[in-house]
Amino acid sequence: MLERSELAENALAALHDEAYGSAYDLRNLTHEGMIFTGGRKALSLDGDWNFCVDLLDTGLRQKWFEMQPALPADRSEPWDYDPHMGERVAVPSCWQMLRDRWYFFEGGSWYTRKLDVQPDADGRLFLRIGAASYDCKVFLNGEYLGSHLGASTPFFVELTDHIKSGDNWLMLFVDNRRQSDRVPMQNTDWFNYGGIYREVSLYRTPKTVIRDLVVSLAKDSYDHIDVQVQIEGATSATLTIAGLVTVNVPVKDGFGHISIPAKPQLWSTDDPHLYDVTLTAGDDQVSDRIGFRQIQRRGTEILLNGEPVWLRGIAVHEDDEHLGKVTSEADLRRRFDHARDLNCNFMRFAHYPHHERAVQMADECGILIWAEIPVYWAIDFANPATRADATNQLAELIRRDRNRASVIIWSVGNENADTDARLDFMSGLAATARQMDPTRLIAAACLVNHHTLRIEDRLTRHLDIIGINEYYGWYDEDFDDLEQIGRNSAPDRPVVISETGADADITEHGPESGLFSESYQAEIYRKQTTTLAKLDYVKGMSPWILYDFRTERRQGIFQRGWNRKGLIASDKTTRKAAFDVLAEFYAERAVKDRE
Ligand code: GCB
Repeated sequence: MLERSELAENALAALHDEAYGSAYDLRNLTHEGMIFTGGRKALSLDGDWNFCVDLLDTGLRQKWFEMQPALPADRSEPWDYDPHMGERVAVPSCWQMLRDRWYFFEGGSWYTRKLDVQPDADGRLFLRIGAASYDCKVFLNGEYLGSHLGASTPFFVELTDHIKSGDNWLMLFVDNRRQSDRVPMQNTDWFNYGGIYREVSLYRTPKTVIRDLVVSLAKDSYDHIDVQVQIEGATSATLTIAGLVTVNVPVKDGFGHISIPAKPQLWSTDDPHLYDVTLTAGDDQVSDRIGFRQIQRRGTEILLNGEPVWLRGIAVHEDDEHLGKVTSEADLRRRFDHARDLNCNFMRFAHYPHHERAVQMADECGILIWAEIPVYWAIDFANPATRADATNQLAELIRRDRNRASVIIWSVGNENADTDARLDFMSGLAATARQMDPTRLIAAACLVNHHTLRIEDRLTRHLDIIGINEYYGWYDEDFDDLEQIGRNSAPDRPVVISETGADADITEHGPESGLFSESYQAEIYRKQTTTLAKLDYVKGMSPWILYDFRTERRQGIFQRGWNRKGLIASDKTTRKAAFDVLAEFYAERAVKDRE
């Protein structure tokens, strides 16, 4: 019983104290601690880490993070775990994909590794964790530095004043437990992967640190570029947009904001032109590749660079049969190749922020993106802590991706019941998004009223685009109702069908006809596209979904742990018949839109 040890202080208290976690629930690692990393040299911490799943939170109770490295023979106490040796796993990874016995594990786990760094009086040191699902507590050399909530956004910890000479040990407690106050809460239709599943890096900076750089066309303008910077330790900076302009940016109290007269070549889906942008402040420098475009709403139109655009989209999860949520360059490349084969100009990255490389690649390929946070189904809308968590996830997403021309929509939620608490929570998120980024459109996937057969949702007043998820032909049988909804509704802003679709199981267990068959799915796509094409205010769609994805929720004989609404099976290769139906519809649509 290690609770006898000095580290755990009082044996009985350590065993019986159920508030053991409260000291480690600071939630202090937020968007405010972010630094701009574009163009910075990362010291990668990817690779093997010591690892242990910890179902009972024994590590927090016994304070495993305070253990000093020692050989087993030199230890005087029978520790229940040794963070400095033992089983190792690769980072990034999802633990479910590593061992069968961890497949359904939901709880805390410990990741430990030595850092190859020494104190540096002239510079600063930041740790960046690309994503850890869901609660990540950071310990360095036994010291608790803080925690972060949210499974899909990056966070930073400044290590400068905590690094010592000699060995430095970093320990992360990563906890993917589903809880009612989280975002999302317990019930979702995707798999609850756990672990550190995006890259972990260290960044060295000089004393001066560029924390943020935001560059875009000024709102509604084609001849002015807005630049915002946040810099610690400098009163001015130099910004260069290669081939266009070099200007000085004055910085006062850490912030600078200028508007530059300049007429850049526009970024578009046909010609996704990107400029090399560099910002220098003192000894610090960052860079980015940035496209310039306008996205606006006029009545029920969506305008890209002043021209109406119809969003030929497809939704996609971040999920892989073998890797779970781990993203690779090749996987993303294939994703965009598939979108191109479908004749898409748009993708919905559901239901949470995807890897930042995905939106960079969208910038390069000229695909428009709907980005969203996991305010999904029921959320504890009345809980201020939940709201703070959701707001922070949104702010981290916006800070990470607001230089991406491809991202045209911030979506603040998906299919949430229209209660007063939800309206307050989500209109607040919409206001935060607008305040942080007035240049993009705000959306949410809303619900139709199935009794009145109308688009009816009080949140729509706070949005630029009304997303509608409808499953006529699947959850809702009668296609006439869809036509009726079309006739009954007269939205004053664009509607995008953010989801529609049907399952098709094309494994050897799948049926020949009827529900879950390939032919049935294709027929739904035929009917949906024919019906929706008649509705003038529908300005795009992102059917559900590009690939079959893993989900605990689906246990039917044709599902067996998978949502099979993919146009492509879980191997990300085998196309179903509906793929061609949609590709054909989009090809015709593209020709029509060019006329
Ligand atoms: C929805 C949800 C999505 C589900 C999908 C389905 O409305 O937004 O997350 O996966 O339906 O397949 O039922």
